[in-house]
Amino acid sequence: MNRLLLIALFALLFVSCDSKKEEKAKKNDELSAHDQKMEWWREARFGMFIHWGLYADPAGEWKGERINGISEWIMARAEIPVKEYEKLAENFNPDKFDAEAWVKLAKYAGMKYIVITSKHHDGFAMFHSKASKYNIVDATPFDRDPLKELADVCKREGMRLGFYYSQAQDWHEPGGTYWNIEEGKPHWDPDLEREPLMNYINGKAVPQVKEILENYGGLDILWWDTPRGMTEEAANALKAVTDDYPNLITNNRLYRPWPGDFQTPEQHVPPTGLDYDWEVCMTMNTSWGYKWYDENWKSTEELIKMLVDIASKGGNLLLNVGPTATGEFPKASVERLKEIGHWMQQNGKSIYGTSASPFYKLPWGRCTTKKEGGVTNLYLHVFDWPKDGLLKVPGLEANVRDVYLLSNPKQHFAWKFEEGDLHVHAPSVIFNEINTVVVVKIRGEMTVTSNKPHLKEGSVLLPADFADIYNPGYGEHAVLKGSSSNSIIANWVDARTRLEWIFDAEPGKYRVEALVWSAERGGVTVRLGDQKIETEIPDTGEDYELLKLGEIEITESGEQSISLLPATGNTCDKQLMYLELVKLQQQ
Ligand code: H79
Repeated sequence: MNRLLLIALFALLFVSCDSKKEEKAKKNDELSAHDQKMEWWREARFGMFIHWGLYADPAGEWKGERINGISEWIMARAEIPVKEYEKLAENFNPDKFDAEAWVKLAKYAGMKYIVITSKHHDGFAMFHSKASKYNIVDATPFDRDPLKELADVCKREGMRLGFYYSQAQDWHEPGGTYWNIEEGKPHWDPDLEREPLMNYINGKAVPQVKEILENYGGLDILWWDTPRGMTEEAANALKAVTDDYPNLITNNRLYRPWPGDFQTPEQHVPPTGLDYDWEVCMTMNTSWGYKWYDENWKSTEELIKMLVDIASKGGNLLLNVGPTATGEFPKASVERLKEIGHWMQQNGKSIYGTSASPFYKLPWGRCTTKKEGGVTNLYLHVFDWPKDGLLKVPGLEANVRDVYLLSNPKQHFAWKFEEGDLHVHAPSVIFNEINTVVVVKIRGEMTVTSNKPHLKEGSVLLPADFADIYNPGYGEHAVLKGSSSNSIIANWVDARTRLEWIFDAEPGKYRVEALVWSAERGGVTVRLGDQKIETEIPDTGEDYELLKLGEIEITESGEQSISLLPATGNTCDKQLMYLELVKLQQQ
């Protein structure tokens, strides 16, 4: 072979090796840069969402009529023409707005960051914008930039801050998208002469995103929403702006296939952790924006348990407040935030900077963990003290040094290991009605054997509190009710809600039974792999009944999953049944 050619070949080999190495090193750098960027966010676990805009004024009512649904959607839901909706700005004067009060309350509640709507789908900017006069400083009598005030207070108070920006939907602009644009529906306002999307993206969205990133002291988060109708070109134009801010955290809603920095389950808690960073966004009542007659408030207890549940799965909670047109938080929100704060002041340690639970399921509550040096803290969140007085931590092997009450470390608990479980003696007094946090201090490594349901004496028992409940974002949600010894799944009314159990079993034929109480007849579908049973649930009368649903066959040993779903076509406006247990009986 020609020597020159050989040298050239070698050189090529070296160059490609080198560039591969470089690539790898760069990837590692990027990884750690990403982890560094996410560090505060992962530590934070709890943030406040604020939906505030012109829609706070109609607050769910238009021309004397109550408009169904989330209040910030009123312009679309009531099909309000642009010129008419614009008039809301003329009277928008939230003179009770007090950034300091908001931030201090968020802080007291234990929230570590705030994300506020800088522009929602209605297109109205809640900040001073040069790119569009349709903003709070230029279009309203309120001569202040509330987001600037908020940013200043956040800086002072050490509160992280993010802005929500509706990049695709903008119902005010001829080029903005609207919710059913993909179905080829015209905008409801015939006077809005349509223009190409890029006119709006380049003329308003890009300049405004530049403004918010430039003028508010360095945002920590940019929260995109509703990517429907976005194009890759439009998304790239916006991404080019955010690329200049390497520490900016963005969500996965800029453009559909793009992952962003975190996933965003909306109005539902995923039954298990997700595969990369995630944040549940959730309303305290039903609406994001203020809606004066929305009284469907979640209780403080539900909210605290939700936060704990999410932390135990490794996610964040972004809990929403919809301030009024005068600039105040609704009373019901303030009450709840104060009560959550009361709990967080004593128990925040079991939330911040924790990792997901190492246990499969804990019938009495949840668990979060934190490693500190050579010590691991297990935070046992006890929702219900077991009636027999023993809190069983299943399948734990560890060098336990101490078990004590988080809110009062002088309060120690008696404990012992029994048949591979850690048994903690319940106190005679309940320390916290909602959630008592017990710390298990462990030296060195620990191992956990899963308490996943399995075949035992010919049957597999799948209790309600071991079900993964897959609820849809919108609609009624199935919930787990009752205490640990007799939990039931209630409010199973949405045909999109799936109940699923994971378990281990051996091959064979099994009879599927369910312990239920039902007053309404309805269809239910049972699925295991590609096997499907469709059956009717009869009226069970006064009491719970063990109903036979059908038969299935398990062909391979190991992990299985079985799911129950209201049958297709079952409108299920009343709840299908109360469900206490599913049982697989080997035939
Ligand atoms: O900002 C909040 C919501 O306004 C926004 N995301 C959260 C954070 C959001 N936009 N769309 N959705 C949530 C999904 C909801 C769609 C619905 Fe509708 C709006 C269901 C009923 C009203 C659109 C209009 C679909 C049906 C009618």
